[in-house]
Amino acid sequence: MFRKTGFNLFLSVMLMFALAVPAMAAPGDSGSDSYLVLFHEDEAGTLNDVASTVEKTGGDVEHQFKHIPAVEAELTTKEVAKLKKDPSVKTVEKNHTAHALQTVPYGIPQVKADQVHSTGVRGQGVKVAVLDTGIDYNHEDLNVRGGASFVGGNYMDRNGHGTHVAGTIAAVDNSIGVIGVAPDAELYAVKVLSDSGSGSYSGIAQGIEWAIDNGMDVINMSLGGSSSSSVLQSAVQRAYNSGIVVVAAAGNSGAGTDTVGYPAKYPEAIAVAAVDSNNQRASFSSTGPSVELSAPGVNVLSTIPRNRYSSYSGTSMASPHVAGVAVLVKSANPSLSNVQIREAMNATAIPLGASNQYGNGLVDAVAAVNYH
Ligand SMILES: [Ca+2]
Ligand SMILES: [Ca+2]
Repeated sequence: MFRKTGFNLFLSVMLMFALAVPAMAAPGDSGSDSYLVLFHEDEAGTLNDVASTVEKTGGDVEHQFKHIPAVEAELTTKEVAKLKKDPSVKTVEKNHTAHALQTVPYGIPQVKADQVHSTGVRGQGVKVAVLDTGIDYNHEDLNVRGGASFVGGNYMDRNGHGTHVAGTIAAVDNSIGVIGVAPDAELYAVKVLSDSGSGSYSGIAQGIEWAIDNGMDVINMSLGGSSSSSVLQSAVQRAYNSGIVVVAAAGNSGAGTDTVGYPAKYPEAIAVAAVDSNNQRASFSSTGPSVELSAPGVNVLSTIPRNRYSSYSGTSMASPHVAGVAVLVKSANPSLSNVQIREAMNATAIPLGASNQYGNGLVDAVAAVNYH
């Protein structure tokens, strides 16, 4: 018994000593920190009394609030202790730092991606290639795993288009910027459009071959031309037959009998039309029998180069919403084929109107993930 008590006592003394060491060093420490001092309303007197109370302890008042009995002050630990003993003082707290919050672009809840994220499905383990103007791989809100350029140089984006598209697919879920449809997707930059935003069909076909060779699960092509090409079509077919989900912007040519561009028009590519935040077709969105799905494409907020953010409009912004949902479906069900992923999105889309304008309707991430 005695030995046990003695041991406990010894331990307590040791702990007190250990805790006391930093406190003993404190008087020699003249460093001060920024604090917020709040006084009791009824004991505060005039606001000037509040400031002078703090100054009398030796603290430096940096700011006096107008409507609350509080000051911001530079205080040493000694001055903090003194103020805490003052009966007129309610609280003394560190002047903490706040950060800008992450904005959730309207398209994320519109396609119900946020509801899928809350189940833990965030695109992990799925590779997505953005065939575009490259991606700013130094962007604070993007995690680019790799890529290639078929227009010379590296795959850095000096245009903005590709970085914007990439952010809609996979902007990181953190405390800054925006969030993508599939924030944990493995993002690859395949530069097939130059810094001015254009590129040859040969370059696009080479980018598709790169995606096949590098085991991509999903390709997004927010690009198009009005001419067909047997080489471009062969490349899209080969990607599809290799198990890749191919998603493409329908085009920004507006209404007509068939204004959908290539490669979206090919049967193997999913042509995506643009709607606004009210699910109304964007007036610029191409129409025709090959329109397959709709997604947000008006004033879409996303990443642009040099750690900036901006809102763009176009079917280029709609396509990456569908690519992102395809990533979520694959991530939740890794054994599904590209044909099954496409079927899941088409069978569960929310009908919005005429199929030549909206295709099967608005892509629904929750329903598509749960379809198979
Ligand atoms: Ca973010
Ligand atoms: Ca098509």
